[in-house]
Amino acid sequence: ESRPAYRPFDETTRSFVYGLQPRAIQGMLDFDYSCGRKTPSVAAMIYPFGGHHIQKFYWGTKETLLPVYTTVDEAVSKHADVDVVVNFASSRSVYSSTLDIFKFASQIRSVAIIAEGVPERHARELLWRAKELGVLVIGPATVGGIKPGCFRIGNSGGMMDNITASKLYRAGCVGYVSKSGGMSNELNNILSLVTNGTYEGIAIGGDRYPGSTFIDHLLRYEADPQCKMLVLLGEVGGVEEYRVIEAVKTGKIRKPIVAWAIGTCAKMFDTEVQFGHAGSMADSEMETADAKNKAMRAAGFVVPDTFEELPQVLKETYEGLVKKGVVVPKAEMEPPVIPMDYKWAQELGLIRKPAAFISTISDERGQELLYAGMRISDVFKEDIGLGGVVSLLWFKRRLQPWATKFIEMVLMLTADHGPAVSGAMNTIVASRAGKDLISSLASGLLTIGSRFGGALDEAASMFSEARDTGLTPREFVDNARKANKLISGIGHKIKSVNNPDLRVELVKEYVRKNFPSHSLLDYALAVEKVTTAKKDTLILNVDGCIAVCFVDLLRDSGAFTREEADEYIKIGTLNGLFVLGRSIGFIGHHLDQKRLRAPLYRHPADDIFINMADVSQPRVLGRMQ
Ligand code: Q5B
Repeated sequence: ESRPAYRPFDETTRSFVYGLQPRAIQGMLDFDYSCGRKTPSVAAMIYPFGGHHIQKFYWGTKETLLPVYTTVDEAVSKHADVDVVVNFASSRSVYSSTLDIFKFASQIRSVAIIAEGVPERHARELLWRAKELGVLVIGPATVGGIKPGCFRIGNSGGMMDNITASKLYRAGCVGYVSKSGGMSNELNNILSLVTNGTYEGIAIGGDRYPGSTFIDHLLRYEADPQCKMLVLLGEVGGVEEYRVIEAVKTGKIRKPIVAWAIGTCAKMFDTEVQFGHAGSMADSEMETADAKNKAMRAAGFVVPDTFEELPQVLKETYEGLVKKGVVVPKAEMEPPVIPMDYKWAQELGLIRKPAAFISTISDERGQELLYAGMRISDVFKEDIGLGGVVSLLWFKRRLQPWATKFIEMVLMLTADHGPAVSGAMNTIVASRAGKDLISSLASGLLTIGSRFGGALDEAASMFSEARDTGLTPREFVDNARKANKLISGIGHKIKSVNNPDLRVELVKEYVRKNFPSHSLLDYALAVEKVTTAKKDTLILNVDGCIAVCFVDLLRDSGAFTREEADEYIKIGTLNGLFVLGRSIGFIGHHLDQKRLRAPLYRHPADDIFINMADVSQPRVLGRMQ
C-alpha cells in the first residue's frame, strides 16, 4: 500500500543504498532498531563493481545479511517493497546513477543525493527530470534528513548517542526544513528540549540548485495531519524563502511557522560574503538574511530577534499549540537501549576484555612502525643493518655493533652451500615439479633438521652443558659414545681436517678478534681435537661453530642475563639463524630452476636399489576343497 505523497517516509519505508557505505548503513539500522522498527530500513545495496555479494550488519545485538546488487534493475526486481534510494555515488558518477534510478520511477519515489560538488548543469537536469517523473529528490550536497521513529537517511542525525539525546527514536510534532545537516542536528537538539521534538527534518543541501526546496517540504508538512508546527531555517542567498512567504500569504500554509534566516552577520563585512554553502551569498538586497527575516516576520511567521532567541519562540509557539489542544503531549517512552559498537564502547572506556594474544616485539598501529620500540625511520637513520633488525625482533634489544655484525656474518655465510645439500635438493625437486616459490622454499626449509642445518640449538645445549658440568672434552666425547649419541655440531659429509670448511675458519677468526670472550668456542675446538683424532671428518661443523660462538655472545656480551641466555637456547633461537640465512639460497635455487625452465625431475630407477625379497608371499586364505 503506497503512502500519501506528503509522507514519503514512515515506519515501513524500505530503501536501497547506492554505493558501498557500511558505516552509514549500520547507522541507519541502529536507528531503525532504536525506533522499534520491525524490519531494517535498508533492503539492499547497489554497487556496480565487485560482483553480486552479501554483507553482514548488526540488527540490534544480532546480525543480519544484506545483499549487494550490481544494477538498480536487479535490486528493484528483487525488492518490490523499496521506494527510496539513498545515493552515495560520487560527484562524478551521481548523474548517471541517478538517471538510472529514475528509470524505475514507478517504484522508486524518493532519491536522496549525498554527493557534494555535483556540476550545476547536471543538478538542474536531474531536478527537471525528477519533476517530470514526480520523484522527490533531496540534495545534492546534503546528509538528507530524518523522520523520527521511522526512517533515517544515511548519516542524518549524527552519532547514536546524539539521536538518543535528541529523542529521534520517536516522533514529535515539528516539521522543519533547513539547508545544512549540521544545523539540522542543532535543531533536533533544540526541538527535543523546548517542544515534543522533531516530526520530520529535511536538509535540502547547500547547492544553488537543490532537487527539492523549502517550499516542497513545508507544503508536505502542511498537508500531513500529524505535523502540527513548521520550522524554516533559511539562510543568506537565493530567494526560496520568498516562495514560502507567498504560500503563507496565500493561505497555502496555515500551520504556525517559526523561521530564521542565518547569515545576518554578513552586514558586518565590507565585502560580499560567501558562507559555507555554494548558494549562500546575497546577489541583491532581498537575498540578505536581514531582508528575509524582516519579510517573514511581516508575513506572519514567528521570527525571533536573534538566533539565540530561536529556542524561546519555538517553546512559546509549541506551548500555544498545547494550550489550544492542537498538540496533546504523549507520555515519554523510555529511551531505547541501543547496543553500542564494541570499538566505540572500548574507545569510551566502557568495556574491557582479556586479549587473546599478547605481542611484545612490534607495533604498526601508530603513525610509524615500531620494531621493539624503535621507529622504522630511526632503524634507517641509525643504520642498524639487518643484524640490528634481527636483534630488535628476536631479542627485543639493540646489540652492540660487533654482535649485530656477527649476526649478519652468520646470515651471509649460511646463505647457501651449493645445490647438493638436502634442503637445496628438495627445493629444486619441488620447483621442477611446478611448485611456486613459497612451496619450493617451504619444501627446502622443512628439510632442515638435526642432521642438516638444524643442529645449532642442540649443539649449543650439548657443548655448554658439558662444559658447565665440568666434563673434559674427552669425557664429553666418551659419554656421548657410551650413550650412543652423536654430538650435534660435529661431523660433516665432505669437510674434514684436510679439507677444512672455510666458513668455519671465517667465524673463528671474527670471534677471536671481536668477541669479549670465546670460552665455549675454545672448549668446542678442544672437543674437535678428540673427535678428529678418531676420524678426520668429525670436525666442528658450521652449525656447531656458529652455535657455540652464539652461546659466548649470549653469555658474555653483557646484553643478556644468564637466565635470558639459557632461555634463548632452550626456546630454539639458534636454528633460526640457519633457517633465515639458507632461505636466501633456497629462493635462489628456485629462481634458478625457473629461469632454466628445468623440466620435471624423476630419479633414475637404476639409482634406486629396489628389493622386495623380504616381502612375504600373499597367502590365499580359505578352506581347501
Ligand atoms: N660420527 C653431519 O655424517 C653428519 C658424529 C660421530 C660423534 C658425531 C653427522 C652428524 C651431527 C649433526 C650435525 C650438521 C650427518 C652438519 C650442515 C650444514 C651444511 C651441510 C652440507 C650446509 C655427517 C661416520 C662415523 C660413525 C659415526 C661417527 C658421525 N658424526 N660421532 N659425533 N656428531 N652430525 N649436523 O658423514 O664408528 O664409523 O660408526 O649427524 O652437526 O648440515 O654442506 O652438506 O651448509 O649445508 O654421514 O654444511 O656427522 O657420517 O653418520 O656415517 O658417521 O662418525 O658414529 O662412526 P656422515 P656417518 P662409526 S652441517
